[in-house]
This record gives sequence, structure tokens and C-alpha cells, in this order.
Amino acid sequence: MKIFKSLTKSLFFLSILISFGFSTKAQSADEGKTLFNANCTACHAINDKIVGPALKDVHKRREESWLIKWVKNSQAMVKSGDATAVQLYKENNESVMTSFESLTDVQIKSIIAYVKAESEAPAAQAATATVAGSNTNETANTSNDYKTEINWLLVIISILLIAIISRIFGILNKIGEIQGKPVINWTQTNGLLVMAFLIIGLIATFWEFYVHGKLTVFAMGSASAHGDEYDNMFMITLGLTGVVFVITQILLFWYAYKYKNDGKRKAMYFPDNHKLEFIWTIVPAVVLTVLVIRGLMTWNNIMYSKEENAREVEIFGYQFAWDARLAGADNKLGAHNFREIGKVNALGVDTTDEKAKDDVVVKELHLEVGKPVNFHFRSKDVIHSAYFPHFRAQMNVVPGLPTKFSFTPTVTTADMRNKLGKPEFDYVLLCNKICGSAHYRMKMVVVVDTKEAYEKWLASQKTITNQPVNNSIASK
Ligand code: HEC
Ligand SMILES: [Cu+2]
Repeated sequence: MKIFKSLTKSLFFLSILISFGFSTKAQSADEGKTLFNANCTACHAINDKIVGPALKDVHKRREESWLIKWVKNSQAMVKSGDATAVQLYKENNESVMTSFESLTDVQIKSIIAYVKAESEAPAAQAATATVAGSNTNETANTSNDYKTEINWLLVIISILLIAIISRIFGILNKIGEIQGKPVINWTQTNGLLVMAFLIIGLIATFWEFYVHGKLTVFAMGSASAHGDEYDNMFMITLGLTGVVFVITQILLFWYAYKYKNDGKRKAMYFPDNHKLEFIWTIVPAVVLTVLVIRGLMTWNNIMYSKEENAREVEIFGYQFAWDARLAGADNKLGAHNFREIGKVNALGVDTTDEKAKDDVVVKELHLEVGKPVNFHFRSKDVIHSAYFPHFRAQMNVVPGLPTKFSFTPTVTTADMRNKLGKPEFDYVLLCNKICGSAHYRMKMVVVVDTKEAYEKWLASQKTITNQPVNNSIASK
């Protein structure tokens, strides 16, 4: 019997899937390596200090449970007064390590297994990584595993459902053959499905705009001088294409429904119609020309506005973070040279250049409200894209090719927090190019301050030559 055949087939696949499902429990140092490279290499290496300490032998220094807690949320541990955590934090100039709440215990254990393997096996012996990894198998059996199991269960259930449904249709077809007339009228059914797709699709589209539109950066309004002009252009384009979208979707699906094959009608032969062709070529051409010219004008306004009193700021992108360099008292960025790039001088600033001496390198960028800024973008490695969504600014960051963008922030962080009713809101600089495995980590907080707050913040920074920033610099 065919039905038994397909059932045994399904069972066979099931058993394969189940054995796969359980083997995913076995975390190895290989997986730890992938996780480590994706999440930690921006700040850690095994043998060198980068932002965070070298992790060699960290499994000997700390308890496993301590490490798991630490990686998930190190700041919580510092705040709770854990002596080791507080000391570590102080030793590292109070740099904040990112929290990884989303990593499971098992994943963190596999990272530790990788670090352990690397600590024990200097360079060449990568093979031991897997051996060391297998040690963690016994301890890997924690409550977090249930997620993997549930996922596999869902996969199995879906496959069974598909198998069952396709069997049902098979049987219905057979019945139809025996009776000499199909059980299901497919033309009718498909026609109705097409209409259902249209109606559900349109409702879902509007629902999506209505519900999630509120979460977009457009809903919160722009925070830069050119932002409104930009938003305007965006909304006009979206409105026009939106109307066209709705009309064409309705026509498309309505026709598919109305003219479904009833076995009697024949399609009309309709070679061409000059008037129609004329209209549907000219109308889009005119609309697009208007949109493009308007876009060009907006672009020129934004890109070529010359602000006399703008501050010069360099944004330096690398896998996987941003640094910013402020120009200091002279408002001139010092020269840079890629040969100078090293562990201490991460940006390769030419420290012999007079203009560089008062430059200030920061990890959190502060801007003064109402003060124009000229951004100069530089990349250390691959193409990144500096994206300031709230300021409606984005520019590619290309190795060896200087790029620029200027804007004037108009709303302070505090005001935006009030406006949104979100005390934890921050402006951000993100990377908008898929630049590598930890691309998503390229995020710098941007704070827009009042003049007083900005000067106070700047005065608390150090110049590249490790001098305090004095007030005359700050108020420049
Ligand atoms: C944004 C930078 C950053 C990232 C990303 C980061 N760390 Fe850290 N890490 C630090 C800093 C800085 C410290 C030093 C303690 C402090 O200042 O909070 C640290 C400390 C540690 C310590 C304690 C070291 C010791 O000597 O006891 C461990 C373990 C650690 N990190 C593991 C990880 C792991 C695992 C990842 C990836 C999942 C990771 N870190 C990602 C910055 C980072
Ligand atoms: Cu990037």
C-alpha cells in the first residue's frame, strides 16, 4: 500500500531528524570559535590586550559560573559589588563590556572551551580544540537546551503536516478519478485563494504601516537641520509609489480572479494600442523625472551647504567598531598615516603633526545642539557605511577614499527622550554595510548636548597627547 510506504519514509526521516536534534547538544570548541569571532574579537584576543584583557587562561582565573554570569551582563555584576568584577572594571579604565544576554549557557561554555583550547595549544595545534571541546559535553546539559529541542519538534511537526496534507490531496484525486469528476474544483478554489491573498495582503500591509510605522525613525521626526526636507521627499515618494502599488495589486489579483479559466472563454488577440502605450510610458516618465530632479535638488542642498563655523570630526570605522576624533582647539584634524596604526595609536594619527596634538579620540560621540559638524570618514579595513538614522545621514566609509557629510543636530538627547517618553533612548551611529560577521556590533552612541553640557563633557576628555582638554578648546 502506497500510504504505508510514505509513512515508513516519513518515519525514517523523523529518526534522522531526531538524532540530529540531540547531537546539537554537543557543543564543541569549534562552535565556540565561531561565537568568539562573531561577538568578542572586537575587544578581545587570546594573547593580547585589545579593549578588554587577553583571555588566555581565563578558565583558570575564574569559576565557570562566574564567567557565564559575567558574559551575560558584566555591568550587573559590577553594580552588585562582586569584588572580582569591580576590580576588573577598575583595572580596565571602566570600559564597559557589552552584555550578551542572548547567549545561552551552553554557548558561553563553548566559547570558554575554545579559549581554553587556544590557551593550551599555542598556534599550530588547532586539532586539540575539538578534543577540549568534547570535555564540555557532559556539562552542557542545561535548561537552555530545551529551546533547541522545541525547534526540532516544530520542524518535525511541520514535515508531518505537509506529508499528511499531500496524502489527503492524493486520496481526493484518486476518488475523483474513480468517480469520473474531480472532487475539488481547482479553478474555483485558486480564484478564491487569489482573492483571499489580495484582501489579506492589503489589510496586512495597512496594518503593518499603522502598527509598526510608529516604531520607525520617521515617526519620531528628524533631529537634524536638513532632516525635514529629506523626510518630505521620502514621504512624497512613498505616497506616490504607495498609490500605484495598491491600484496595481488590486487590478492584478482581481483580473486573475475574474478571468479564471472556465473552460469556455478564449483569450482575445490584442497586439497593441498606440494610445495606451503612449500613456503608460509618458506618465511614469514624467513622474519619475519630477522625483529624480527633486531628489537631486535635495541632495545638493544637503551636500553642498557651506557652514562657516562647523566643527571638524573624523569618524574612523573598522571591523567592528567606530572611533571618533574631534579636531581640538585649532578645529583642524591632524594628519594620519596608515603606517602609524598600532595598538596604542589605533587611528594612525601622525603625532608629530602640530595640528594633531590637541585632537581628542572618543568612543562616545558628543555633539552640540545647533552647531554644524563636518564629518570626515575613514576606514581601516573594508567598506563600511556610517549611518545616523535619526539625523537622516548616511555615507560610505571606504578604505583609501576620504568621504564627507555635514549636518547640524537640532534636538538634544534629553529633549528627544522627553518627546518620546523613553528615558533610555540614545541616538546612534550604525554601520549600514554588511562588512563582516560582527557587522551588527558597529554601533556608537551619539549624544547631543546643550552648549554647557558639551563643554563640560569635552573638558573631561584627554587629547591624543594625553593632555587635559582645557576650556578654551572646549568652547571653540
Ligand atoms: C565592547 C568590548 C567588549 C566585547 C565585545 C567583549 N568584551 Fe569582554 N571585556 C571587555 C572589557 C573592557 C573587559 C574588562 C572588564 C571591564 O572593563 O568591564 C572585559 C572582560 C572580560 C572577561 C574577564 C577577563 C578576566 O581577566 O577575568 C571575560 C571572561 C570576557 N570579557 C569575555 C568576553 C567574551 C566571551 C566576549 C564575547 C562574547 C566578550 N568578552 C566581548 C570588553 C569587551
Ligand atoms: Cu561595518
